[in-house]
Amino acid sequence: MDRRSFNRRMLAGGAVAATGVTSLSLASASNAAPVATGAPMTAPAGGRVRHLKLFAEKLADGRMGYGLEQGKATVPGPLIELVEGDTLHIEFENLMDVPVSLHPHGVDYDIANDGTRMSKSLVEPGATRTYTWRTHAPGKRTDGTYRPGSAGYWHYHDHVVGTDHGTGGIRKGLYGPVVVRRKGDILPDKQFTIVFNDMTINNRPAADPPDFQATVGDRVEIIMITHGEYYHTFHMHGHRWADNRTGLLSGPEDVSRVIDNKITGPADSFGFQIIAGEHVGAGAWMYHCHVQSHSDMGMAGLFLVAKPDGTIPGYEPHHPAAAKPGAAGGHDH
Ligand SMILES: [Cu+2]
Repeated sequence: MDRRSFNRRMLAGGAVAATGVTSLSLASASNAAPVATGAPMTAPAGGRVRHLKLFAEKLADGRMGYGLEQGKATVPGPLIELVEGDTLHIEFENLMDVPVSLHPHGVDYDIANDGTRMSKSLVEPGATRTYTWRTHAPGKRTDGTYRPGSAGYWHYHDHVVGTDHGTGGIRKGLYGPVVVRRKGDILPDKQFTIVFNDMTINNRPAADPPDFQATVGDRVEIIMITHGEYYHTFHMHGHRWADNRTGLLSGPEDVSRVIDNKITGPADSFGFQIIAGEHVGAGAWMYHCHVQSHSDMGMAGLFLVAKPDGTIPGYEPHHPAAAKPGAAGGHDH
């Protein structure tokens, strides 16, 4: 079995890599059989009713996170992956000593599920409630106009910790990715979530930013979210993507811009798929904020693309991407 079909089997078995966290993956919840032909796996039809248990809790280091199991919260929270038409019921339990909530972007929710204090859809300490998210396929409205479907790269976050906008919760790590696909969208081999939150990546210290690893030829999906106080640009070395819903061009007539750098502000999200090392080969490829003072202060990590034998040419594991914190002088935010 070659590596690509192995990855697909892993995906079908539910072991989707997503910044080291477990996830509600698409393929693991479907009956999609592994494909051994070399053709990419694609998203099944939507319309399923799915259930998820989610916890909010404090981490030992003071951060706050969402997790699929008690004691296993992560920052970012678990990847939630749906297909247009799916409904998701999330049984959400608050293990913290302050009220918390779950507020999604992109999916459909009624006012009683918007995760705010105003709609009384927060969750008190020790309490549990179920949030319902729905998604829909594209279609026509009764007036004949086109109604887009729910598909896209979205996210969720707390809306009540610290302030009624969840400013304290987001600052401490209460956020996570959501992917809604159309039926037939190509599924990736690996998925990584990158969140620029204030001046951090995934709330990690500047001296220890998250690195992500793949092998040349892997179909890698990046989900990129921004939170906090600042505007950033997201840049990845050696790889390009289309600035549209999937990050992929649909064909030669697709007029979407192909980019390798994108400006992004608080609560923006986007995503894309790349083939690791395509045309450029293995290596320790930087990704970083391209606001110069931000990258100098540590908003930089590595996309490690290994050769099939596992080696990464020229790579010395000491984060050369990140300048030493403070080395670039003061920061005037
Ligand atoms: Cu920045």
